[in-house]
Amino acid sequence: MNQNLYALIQSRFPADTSKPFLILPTGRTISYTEADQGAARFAAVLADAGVTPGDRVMVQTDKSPEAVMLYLACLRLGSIYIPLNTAYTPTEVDYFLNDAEPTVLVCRPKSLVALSAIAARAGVTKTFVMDVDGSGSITDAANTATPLEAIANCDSDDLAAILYTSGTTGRSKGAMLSHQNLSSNALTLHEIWAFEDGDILLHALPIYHVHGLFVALHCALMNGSSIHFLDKFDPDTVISLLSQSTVMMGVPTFYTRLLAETAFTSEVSKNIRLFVSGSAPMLAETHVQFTERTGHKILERYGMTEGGMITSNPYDGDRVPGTVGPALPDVEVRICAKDGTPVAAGEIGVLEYKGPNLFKGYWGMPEKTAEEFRSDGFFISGDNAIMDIDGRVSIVGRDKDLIITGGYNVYPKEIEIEIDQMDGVIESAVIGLPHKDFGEGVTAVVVAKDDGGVTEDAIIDALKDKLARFKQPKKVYFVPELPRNAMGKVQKNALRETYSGTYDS
Ligand code: MCA
Ligand code: AMP
Repeated sequence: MNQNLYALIQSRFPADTSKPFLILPTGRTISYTEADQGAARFAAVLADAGVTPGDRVMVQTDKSPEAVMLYLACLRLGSIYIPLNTAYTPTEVDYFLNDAEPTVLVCRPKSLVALSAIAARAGVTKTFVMDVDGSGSITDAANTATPLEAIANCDSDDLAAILYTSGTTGRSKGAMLSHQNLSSNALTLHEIWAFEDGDILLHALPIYHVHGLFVALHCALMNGSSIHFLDKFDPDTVISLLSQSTVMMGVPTFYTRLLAETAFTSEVSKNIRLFVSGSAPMLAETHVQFTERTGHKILERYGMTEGGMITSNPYDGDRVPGTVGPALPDVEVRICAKDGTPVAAGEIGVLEYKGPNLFKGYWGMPEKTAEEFRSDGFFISGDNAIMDIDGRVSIVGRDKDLIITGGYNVYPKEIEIEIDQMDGVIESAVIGLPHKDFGEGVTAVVVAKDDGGVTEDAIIDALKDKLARFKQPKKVYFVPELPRNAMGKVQKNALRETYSGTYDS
C-alpha cells in the first residue's frame, strides 16, 4: 500500500469535495477539489523544475492557500518539504540552503534579491516567488500547468519533510520526518481529540512549524473539515470567528492575548468543542482564568519537532492544569536519569520517548543523531519531567539550555556566539525571563570591555541582519563579570533570579 501521506489525506476528503477546505476572512474559499487540483498543478511545476522524489523543496513564504497547496504538492510528488520561519534573515537562510541543498527554493518577492544569489551558490536549480496573497511566479506557472494527478509511491520511512530546529551548539539541525511519522500522529490526534462531522478548525498558527503545519492542518484534513484560515493571530479576527468554529489550537500567548480582550466571553466561545494549547508551558493561572471566563478547559498537550505530539491531556477525563497528560496511545514515554535509567514515579528526570511519531534523525548529522538516542531507540527529549503513578506527565523544566518565546524556540548559544563576536564585548550570557505576553523574553547579559562603548541599542542593531527578530534580546544588561560556579560554568539560574522582574510591567 502506498504510504504517501497525501494518499491518506486524499482518502479522508469529504464525500462532496466541493466543500470548503480553507475559508479566508476576506471571503475567499478554497474547496477540497480546488486544493487537490492546486496540489496537482504545483506538483507539475516542481516536477518541471527538476524535482524528483527525495529532492528537497525549501519554502519561505507567507501563509496563504497556495502555500498549503505547495506543501501538499511536495507530499504528492514524494519530495521533501522544508518550511522556514518567515522571520529568518537571509544570513540564516544561507545556512539552511547549504545544509539541505534543495533543488527548488520558493521565497517571498521581497527576499528574492537577497536570496537568489545565495540560492544559486547553494546549487538551487530554480527559485520561484510567492507573495502574501499566494500570487507569484510559481502560482502563475501552476495556473497554466497540466495537473500531475499521480501520487508518488512511498514507503513509510521515506521522508516527507525536514523541519529545522535550533541546537544547543548554536547550529540548527534538520529533523527528518517520514510519511509514517506524520500520518501516525495525524490519525492518533484525530482519534483522541474526538474529531467529528461538522468540526470547523480556527487556524491562526504559522504553517512553518509542527503545531500549525502538522498538528492543526492534518487533524482537519483527517476529518475532511473546513478551516477558518487566518494569515496570523489577531485577537479581533479570532474572536469574530469563534462562533463559527468548533476547534482552536494555539500557543499559550494566543490564550493570554484572548483573555486580555473584554470581547472574549463564554458567549462568543460557546460553539467551540475543543481548545488545545501547546508548544510552551501554559501557566496554571491561565488555565484557571480561561475556565472562569469561558467555562472551557483548555486541553494541553506536549510535543516537539522531532516527534510531533507525544503526550496529551485526555479529551474525556480530567485535564489537569500544569500537566500534559499521558503518552499518546502509540507512543512510549519514560522518565530517566542522565544515564538512561528510569526513575520512580513522581521523581524528576529527563523525558525519553519512542513510537511511530519519532523522527528519522538529523539531516546530515549521524553523530549528533546518535548522541540523542538510547541504544533501545528511545529519544532523549531534553525536557525535565515527572510522571505520576497513572502515567500522567508534568514538564517541570528543561535540561537543554533553551528559551521558548511565544511558542518559538531560541537557543541562547546562537545569540551568544553573535554577541561575543562584537567589538567591545568580552562575553555574554543569554537567558529567558518570565514575560507576560511571550512566556519568556530573550534577554542578554553582557560583559563589555571597559571603554568599548557598546550600548544596548548597538547590540540589538548589530543583530538585526543576522538573527530573526524573535531571537533578538528584548533587553540587554551590562555586568562587570558573569557569575560562575566552581567548574567555571556560567550560573544562568543566578542571572534569571537577579533579573526576574524585567518584564513585569
Ligand atoms: C513576534 N515577536 C516575537 C515573537 N513573535 N518576539 C518574541 N517571541 C515571539 N514569538 C516580535 C515581533 O517581531 C515584534 O518585534 C514584536 O515581537 C511584537 O510583535 P507582535 O506583533 O506582537 O507579534 P505577533 O506577530 O502578534 O506574533 C506573536 C505570536 C507569534 C502570535 C505569538 O509569535 C506566533 O504566532 N507564535 C506561534 C509560534 C508557533 O507556532 N510555535 C509552534 C512551534 P518588533 O515590533 O520589535 O519588530 S512547534 C512546537 O513548538 C512543538 C512541536 C509543539 O509542541 O507544538
Ligand atoms: P520545538 O523544538 O519547537 O518543537 O519545541 C519543542 C519544545 O517545546 C519541547 O521540547 C518542550 O520544551 C516545549 N513544549 C512543547 N509543548 C509544551 C508544553 N505543553 N509544556 C511545556 N513545554 C512544552
